[in-house]
Amino acid sequence: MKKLNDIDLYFVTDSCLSRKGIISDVKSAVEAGCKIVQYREKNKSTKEMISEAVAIKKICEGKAVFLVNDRVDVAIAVDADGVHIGQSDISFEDARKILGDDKIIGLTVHNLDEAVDAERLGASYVGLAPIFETDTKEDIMVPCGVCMIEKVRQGVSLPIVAVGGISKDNIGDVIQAGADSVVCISAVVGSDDVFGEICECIKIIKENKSK
Ligand code: TZP
Ligand code: MG
Repeated sequence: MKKLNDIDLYFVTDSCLSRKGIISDVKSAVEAGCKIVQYREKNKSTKEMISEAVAIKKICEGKAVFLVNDRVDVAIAVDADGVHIGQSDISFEDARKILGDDKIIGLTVHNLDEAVDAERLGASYVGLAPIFETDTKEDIMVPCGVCMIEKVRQGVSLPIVAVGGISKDNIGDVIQAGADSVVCISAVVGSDDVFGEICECIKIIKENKSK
């Protein structure tokens, strides 16, 4: 199993919010120093997804871990490093059965109980969400706030990736509360300067980790 050390900013694609297209965004993310990239696409055909996933994998090769959101089939087709799944997606056990022991499987959790469960199941990391209000995802749960990061930090030793409503304004609080990494979708992808925005976010994360 690959270890997810030093993951800082976790980049997630969003073709709806992207200004220059997701391939350009992934290039910017990897150039800016992102060590992990998740391909998240809800509206395209499987064929289109596989073709985009191939392109993203090439950009990430040797530089960043490459995960696919939800779609274990797409991850296998392109031999991605793993998948990220939510509580209503394929079960962790089934994903592990299909992908084998070497692939990364990240799991979205909303509270401490789900995080403890994720650790027991053998998840590679937890994506704790949503921390704050966000419009980026539909059917989202009530924000859990930074205090939930502290709670989960005390209860599990898995890497914690904080997700939902995170921007340069609150990254510091999120890292101080115990998150190892953050996802900022709209704050980064919705910017005209994805590269610059990511560089700034990574700088803030590193500063707060060393406090
Ligand atoms: N999962 C939980 S919240 C979320 C996802 C994919 C969206 C996060 O987007 P943003 O724009 O960083 O709030
Ligand atoms: Mg999902």
